[in-house]
Amino acid sequence: METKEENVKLSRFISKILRHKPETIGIQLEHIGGWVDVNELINGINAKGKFFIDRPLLERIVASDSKGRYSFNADGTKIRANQGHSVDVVIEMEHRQPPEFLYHGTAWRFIESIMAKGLIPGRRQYVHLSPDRETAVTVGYRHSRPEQPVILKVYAGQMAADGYDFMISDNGVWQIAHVPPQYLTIMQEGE
Ligand code: HQG
Repeated sequence: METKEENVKLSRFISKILRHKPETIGIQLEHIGGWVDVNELINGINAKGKFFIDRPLLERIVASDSKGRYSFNADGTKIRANQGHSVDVVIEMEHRQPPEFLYHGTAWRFIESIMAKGLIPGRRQYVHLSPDRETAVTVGYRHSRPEQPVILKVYAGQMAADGYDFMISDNGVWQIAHVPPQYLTIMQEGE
């Protein structure tokens, strides 16, 4: 029987392959689009011996992913992660006017550095921003646990007016190369 926990582990492994380390199963991502052949992915995962996967299971993982992390191409022969890559691939994203405010959840231990250098992408290609405070709390909690995250309000509308380029991935995550500190404020509780 397939369990939810097993599928979460498998999904994490797929994320690792499609965003960070395709070499784990001896494959490469296409430079444009970050695509991989679905059969190569399935065969590569099975050859590793840690998980068993077939096409129906892969389709269930893609369809049920809470953040829409993966997409098939139009004819279903290829798959990719929609965002979050650290490897050098070009993911086509829509350039779009952002809302007035976006949000970023993080841990207190990063704040001194963030307020000095701004938000920088770290090992990913872009800084990820959340459309609402609630989402930012979930993202930030990954780093701050068991403490509460810090939520930064990003003056996205002002940034766009100043010429900064905002993109949104196919699964609705806002991305930007850098957020200088003057466009950030720490949100107070109840704000
Ligand atoms: C921090 C998940 C020090 C930044 C989530 C963050 C998201 C700095 C960490 C997605 C800094 C990077 C991305 C600076 C930024 N000094 N620290 N100047 N600038 N940071 O995990 O945004 O499950 O790479 O605050 O839902 O937390 O992977 O980025 O704490 O959408 O699909 O450096 O990951 O999605 O951490 O999360 P991450 P993130 P998935």
